[in-house]
Amino acid sequence: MGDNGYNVAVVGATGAVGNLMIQVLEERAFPVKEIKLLASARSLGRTLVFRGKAFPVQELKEDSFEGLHLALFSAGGSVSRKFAPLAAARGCIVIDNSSAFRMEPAIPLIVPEVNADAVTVEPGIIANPNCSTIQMVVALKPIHDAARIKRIVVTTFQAVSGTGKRAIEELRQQVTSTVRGEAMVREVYPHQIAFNCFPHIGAFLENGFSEEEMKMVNETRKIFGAPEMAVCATTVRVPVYYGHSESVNIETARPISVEEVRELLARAPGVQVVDDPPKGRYPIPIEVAGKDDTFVGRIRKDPSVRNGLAMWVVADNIRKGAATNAVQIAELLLARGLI
Ligand code: 25A
Ligand code: L14
Repeated sequence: MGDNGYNVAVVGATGAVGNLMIQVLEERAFPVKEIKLLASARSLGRTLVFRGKAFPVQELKEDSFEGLHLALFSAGGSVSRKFAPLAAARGCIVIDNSSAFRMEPAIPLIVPEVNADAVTVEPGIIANPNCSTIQMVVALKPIHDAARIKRIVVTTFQAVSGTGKRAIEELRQQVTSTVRGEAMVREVYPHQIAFNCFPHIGAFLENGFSEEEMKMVNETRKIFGAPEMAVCATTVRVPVYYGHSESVNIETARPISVEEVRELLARAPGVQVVDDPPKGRYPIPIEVAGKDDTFVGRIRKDPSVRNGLAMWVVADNIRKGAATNAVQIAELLLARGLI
């Protein structure tokens, strides 16, 4: 590295996730020597603040990666497909938050608490998993290690911030227009999202599942290195700004008690157990937003199958689900001497 850190770029810096990546790099005191903030030409003229200093947003171009050590990408799959290989070819390691490379066998798909040992900089690109996948595998990892998970059935309740800035603005606009009796704008989502919910995230595939649902199936298997694990997902958009919630049912090969699960999770890195339902204590997105951990509650036996468990998992989708996990991957590279 340079004398006092690394030259780091954020691609998609003006987006919901990109902006938070800048903030998380600062919060976690990642050793940044120089920061470069990249977005489309639409954002030229804007500045963003890092460590109290304003930096101009620059237009992403083919030669943007000269002299950089590391780039965090969150500008959508098409931007990643075009620019991440260019960065990697110039020796700039890419941590990519899009879905572009996640299922490529040679590209590591990393959640540091779960599969840190799968990390490699050989291909030059490391993929950050889907937000719904990340929080689920963080919560399930200790249980999988102790009792081997055979099957997962999950239903998600996903915040609009996962779709980006324009979706956050759309929910806000629809809520205010309802209150004021004004016309409602609908541009980002297939239905009104204010005061509504719909089981439609990404496009629908031939098998009847949505893209988001199949991401949860395929990415979970890759991260656990368990191609035979049975996973069935239903992903639902709800009118929440920040924080995805998940109802998760699992079946394990070996029996494990609710008490054991609670103890394992209480000791697990990146997990907090909030589980006292009679007192109204279980994780909720409003309380989890702005935090980096994954929160688990409502842990109970699922009596409908042998060795069944049910639980409720909540995390901030743009922190642990995106920006924080990406910066943790960068920290992992540092800790292993890989950059
Ligand atoms: O699903 P995926 O592919 O895995 O990706 C998930 C994440 O990527 C973003 C989105 O985040 C989401 O959280 N994303 C997904 N699909 C995208 C798409 N087709 C996409 N982004 C762009 N196009 P987000 O919307 O919060 O942030 C996007 C960031 O990416 C920058 N960006 C977009 N295209 C770029 C690019 N950077 C470089 N080259 C490109 N070709 C984007 O910067 C933002 O930082 P920006 O300058 O384009 O946006 C600044 C402002 O413009 C608004 N805006 C966004 N899209 C449009 C738009 N305005 C008009 N038309 C648009 N199509 C934003 O609200 C922002 O304020
Ligand atoms: O694959 O719209 O990382 O909430 C995560 C957020 C896909 C879109 C991904 C959303 C994206 C999703």
